Amino acid sequence: MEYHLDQVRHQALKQWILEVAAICQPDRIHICDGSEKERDWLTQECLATGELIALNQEKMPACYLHRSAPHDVARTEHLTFVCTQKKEDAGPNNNWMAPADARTKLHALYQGCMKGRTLYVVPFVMGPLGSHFSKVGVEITDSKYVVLNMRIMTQMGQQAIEQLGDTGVFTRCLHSLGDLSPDRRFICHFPEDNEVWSIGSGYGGNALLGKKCMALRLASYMGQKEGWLAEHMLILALQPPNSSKTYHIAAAFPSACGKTNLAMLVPPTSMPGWKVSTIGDDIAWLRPGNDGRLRAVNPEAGFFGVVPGTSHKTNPNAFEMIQRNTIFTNVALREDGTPWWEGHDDPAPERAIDWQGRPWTPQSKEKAAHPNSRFTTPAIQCASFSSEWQNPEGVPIDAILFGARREKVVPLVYQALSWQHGTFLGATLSSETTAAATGKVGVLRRDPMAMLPFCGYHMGDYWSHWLKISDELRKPPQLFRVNWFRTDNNGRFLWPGFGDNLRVLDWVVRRCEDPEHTQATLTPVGYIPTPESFFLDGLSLTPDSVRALFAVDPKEWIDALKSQDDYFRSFGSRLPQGLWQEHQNLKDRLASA
Ligand code: GTP
Ligand code: SPV
Ligand code: MN
Repeated sequence: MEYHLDQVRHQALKQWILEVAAICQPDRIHICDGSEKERDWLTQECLATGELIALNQEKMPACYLHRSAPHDVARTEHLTFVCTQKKEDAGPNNNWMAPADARTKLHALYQGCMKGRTLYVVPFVMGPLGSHFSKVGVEITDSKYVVLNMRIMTQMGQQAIEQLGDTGVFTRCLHSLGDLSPDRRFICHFPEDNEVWSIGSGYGGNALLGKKCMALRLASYMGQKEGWLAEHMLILALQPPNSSKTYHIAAAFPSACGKTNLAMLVPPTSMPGWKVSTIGDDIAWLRPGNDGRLRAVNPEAGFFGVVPGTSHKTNPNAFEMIQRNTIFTNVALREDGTPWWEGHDDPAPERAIDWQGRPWTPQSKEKAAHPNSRFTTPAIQCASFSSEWQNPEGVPIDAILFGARREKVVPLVYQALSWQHGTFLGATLSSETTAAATGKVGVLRRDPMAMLPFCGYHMGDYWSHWLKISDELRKPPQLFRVNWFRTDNNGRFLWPGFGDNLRVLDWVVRRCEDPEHTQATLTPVGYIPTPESFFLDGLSLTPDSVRALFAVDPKEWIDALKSQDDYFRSFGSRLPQGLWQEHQNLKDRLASA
C-alpha cells in the first residue's frame, strides 16, 4: 500500500506515521484538522456503522450514545504497564515489562490490525495554546469514537499542527481497538521514549491517550525531570462574598470520588454571594512560578465525567452542560430517545433499553446504565467554566485537598501541620475502590495522592519530588485532607456533600488567609475545625452527627499505623526520610494522646 502524506511538513511525524502504517496496514490515512465538517462527517459514519446512536436531537442537539463492548467499560489497571529500562524505576506501584519485550509483544498484535480500515492521525495540544506549560501529542487510532472524543477532550487538529511546527517535540500515542479482547489488551507506556502503545480497548482512559496515559503517566515522569508535577486534581476558583480576592484550590480524589462535582459546585442557598468557577475537573499540571507560588493549568479542554449520580439536584452545572454536543457512553436509552441513568432526577422509566442494548424495566436485576457510564462534553459548555483556563501562566494555588472514600475513621476535614506533613497525608491516602477501574468495588486500598494508577515512575521518587518542590515556593499551598463519605452506624452518609462542600472550602480559605481568627483544634492527625469556626447554618445536622463527622479516635488511628509501616517498607530505600519521620511523629503524637 502506498500512502500520500505530502501535507505533513514535520518530517519526524511523517516518518512515524509511515512506520506505523507499515505495521498496521490501513487502507487509508486521514490527518485530522479538527474542523466541524470533519466532525459531522465522522459522526455520520459512526451513525451508519452503529458506533453512535443519535439521541433525541430536538431535546438534546448533537448528543449521541455509544455502547462499548460489555467487557470494555472501565480502565484495566492489571493490563497497564510502565516499560522503563530498569524494572525498579517503574516502582512497586506499576506493572512492568521490559521495553523490548513489550514492543515485540504489541508489534505482533498491531500487525495488519487496520486492514480494511482508516488510520486517523490526531494531533492535539494539552494545556493553554502557546503556554510554556503545554505539550503536543499525536494519537494514531483506528477508532472514530476516539477521534470524536479527543476532539472534545483536547485542542485537536490544525491548532496542534501549528503549535508543533516543523520540528517540535511531540508524544507518540499509538492506539488500535484490536479485537477488544481483554486477553489481547495492553496499555504500555515508554516514559524514556515519550511514547504510549495501547491496543484492545476503546474505553476512556485506555484509549483517549492524551488523558491518563500522556497527561498523567508520561507527564508525571517529565515533571520529575523538569521540576513540575502532573496530578489527578481538579482546579477551582473561589470568591467569598463581598471580597475582591479569588482563591484557587486544587484537589486530588481517586476516580469516581467527587472531583467533577466539587469543580462545578453550586453554593447552597444558605451561603449567598459565593462564586465558584471551574478551571479543571480531573488533571492539573503544577509548577513553581516566578512569583514563588505553585501555578496550575488544566491540560484538558473537555470533561469525561461519571454519569450515574449526575442530576439537576446534585450537580446542576454538569446536568445543564450535557444537554447538547455530548457523547454518552454506556447509559440507558428511554423511548423518547433521551438518556437515563441511576441517580437521574426523573424516576426510572417504565421501559428502557439498558447500556448493553437490552430491554430494561424497573424490575430488572441489573442497572440500566453502567456504573462507570460517562459523558464527554466540551468544557466551555459548563456555566461555571472560567476563562482563566487559558491563562498561559496558570493560576496560583492557595490550598491542595486530598480526599477519598472512607466510611470510617477519617474526619470531614483537617489541615496538615506543614508541607512535609501534608505530603505524608497525600502519601498515605486510602480509598474504597469504585467502578472506574475493573475489579471489586468498595475495597479499601492505598491510593497515594489519588495517583496509584497514574504515576509513571517509582512512587518513592515521586514523594521525594513532592517534598523537594516546596523549596522553590515562597508561599506554598496549605495542605488538607477531606472526606465526604463518612457514614453513621446505619451506613448513611453523615455529610450532605455536593453544594454543601462549600462549607469545607470556606474553612479552608479562612485557614489560609487568617489562621489567627479561624480556630482549629490540634489533634494527633492535624488541625480539626472548632465547632465555632465552621459554618453549619442552614443544615439540620444533629449534634451527634457533627461530633461524628469531626471525630478523631486515637484507637482507630493506632490500629492503622501497622499497615502504614508495612506499606512504607514496600517502597524500600527510595522512600524519602521525611515520610518516615512523619510516620514516627504521628505514632508519637498518638501515643501521648
Ligand atoms: P473520575 O472522573 O472517575 O475521576 O471521577 P470524579 O472524581 O470526578 O467523581 P465525580 O465528581 O464524577 O463523582 C463520582 C460519584 O460520586 C458520582 O456518583 C457523584 O454523584 C458522587 N459524589 C460526588 N460528590 C459527592 C459528595 O459530596 N457526596 C456524595 N455522597 N457523593 C458524591
Ligand atoms: C478516571 O478513571 O479517573 C477517569 C476516567 O477520569 S478515565 O479517563 O477512564 O481514566
Ligand atoms: Mn479521573
